[in-house]
Amino acid sequence: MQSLEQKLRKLRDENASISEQVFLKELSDAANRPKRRWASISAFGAAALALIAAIVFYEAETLLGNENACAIENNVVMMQLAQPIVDCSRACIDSVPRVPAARVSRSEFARKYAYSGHPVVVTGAARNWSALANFGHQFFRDVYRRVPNSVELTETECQFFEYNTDMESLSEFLGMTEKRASLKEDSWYIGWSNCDSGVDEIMREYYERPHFLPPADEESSELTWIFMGGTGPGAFLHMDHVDKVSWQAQVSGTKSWLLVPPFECEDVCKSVNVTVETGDIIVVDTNFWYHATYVHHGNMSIAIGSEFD
Ligand SMILES: O=C(O)CCC(=O)C(=O)O
Repeated sequence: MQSLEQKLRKLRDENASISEQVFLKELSDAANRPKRRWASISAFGAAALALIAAIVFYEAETLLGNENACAIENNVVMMQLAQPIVDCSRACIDSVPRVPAARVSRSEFARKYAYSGHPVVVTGAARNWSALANFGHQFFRDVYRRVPNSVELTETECQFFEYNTDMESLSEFLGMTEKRASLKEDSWYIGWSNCDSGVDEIMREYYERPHFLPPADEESSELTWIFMGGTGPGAFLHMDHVDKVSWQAQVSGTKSWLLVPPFECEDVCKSVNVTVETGDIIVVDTNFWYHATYVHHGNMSIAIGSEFD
């Protein structure tokens, strides 16, 4: 059998038409292409090996110098890579059910919602909390003032989310003027987790653990989260990497949640919206659903929440 090169040479000798020559030249090039691909793959392979070697060398040096160091640093990319395979049946829902608090007992909640992966809003579950009349910028400022070192501890051990502001820390938030705090200067939206047990104790005088949750595990810390701010976008779309499923009570204002299924399920499941009114509690696995929030016109949005087992 003639090789492509031989055919090409023969056609050239026979004064074949330009288009035939071009066609055969293309075929000939195509026949050679895998060799070039292998060449570029080996160049890529060599570069990748060099990179891996550099990382291993760097990590080995770090590990030898520090017995507590991890071989691979934990970061957003590693956390995304380590996500378990998603069961999309958990993510395909038409809407988020809204169930009146009186109809959700602990056993009903455990059976239907706690571990289903499906979000739920328990309406009116926080309606009688005194937090509804007391929580606000001034309240939090006074509580942190009352407990020595609570701001420093929370700032070093816990997290502050500056979402929609130029405020960078809890102390900056607590120290802002009353005018700004009451949203008369600009609109802001922030969130933080509290790490001070003294502050937690005072805050818990104004709310209780939702009645429908499974009993608290003595071992678990159940860190408290607070999110507050004015009309407009709240948290940007993200997924959490916390340990458990979250509950969040809306103690002031009205806020909508956009829940987006994990990207593996985007072809089969759709995003859903749910609005949480003052006195409602939303339960959502924020490690599974991408979520973003939006505060409606009206009162400032203030929400408090935690995780549960
Ligand atoms: O309440 C919010 O605005 C955001 C809540 C949130 O992002 C979370 O709980 O992870």
